[in-house]
Amino acid sequence: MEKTFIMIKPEAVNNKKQGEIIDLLLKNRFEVVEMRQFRFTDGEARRFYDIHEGKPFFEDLVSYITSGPVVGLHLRKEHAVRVLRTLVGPTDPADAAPGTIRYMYGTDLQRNAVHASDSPESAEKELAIVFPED
Ligand code: 3AN
Repeated sequence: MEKTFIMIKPEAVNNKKQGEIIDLLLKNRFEVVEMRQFRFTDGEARRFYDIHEGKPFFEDLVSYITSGPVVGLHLRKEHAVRVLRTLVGPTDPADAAPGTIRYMYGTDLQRNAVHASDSPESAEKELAIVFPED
């Protein structure tokens, strides 16, 4: 079984969509190992998104992701990283296929409802930031 990480972003939590999104994950047979609602500190957000440091959207991304509570879930499933990325859809909700989380709940490139780890290595790094006690 592979592990991965998903995070429901501030606008989806604000719009009370976290229940529907978690329900979809369960219906798609992801096992929830751990779940936490929290708000990123500025430092945690910068560490979480450090691969985007220096890009033109980096400061906006940090201020957006620290703007309100997020819900982080440690998930487990066979081929969890790939299967979750398929369920989530592409970064821009405008490109997302019907049935994907970003098609249903995303608004635009920044407010795209969720973050999902893009590799097992990213999942390890992101899980260590969000669940540091493990
Ligand atoms: P994904 O979340 O699909 O892996 P990444 O890792 O390329 O996408 O981007 C991380 C986050 O940065 C995205 N979820 C989005 O919120 C934001 N982002 C990426 N590209 C842009 C962009 N060109 N303009 C604004 N925000 C962006």
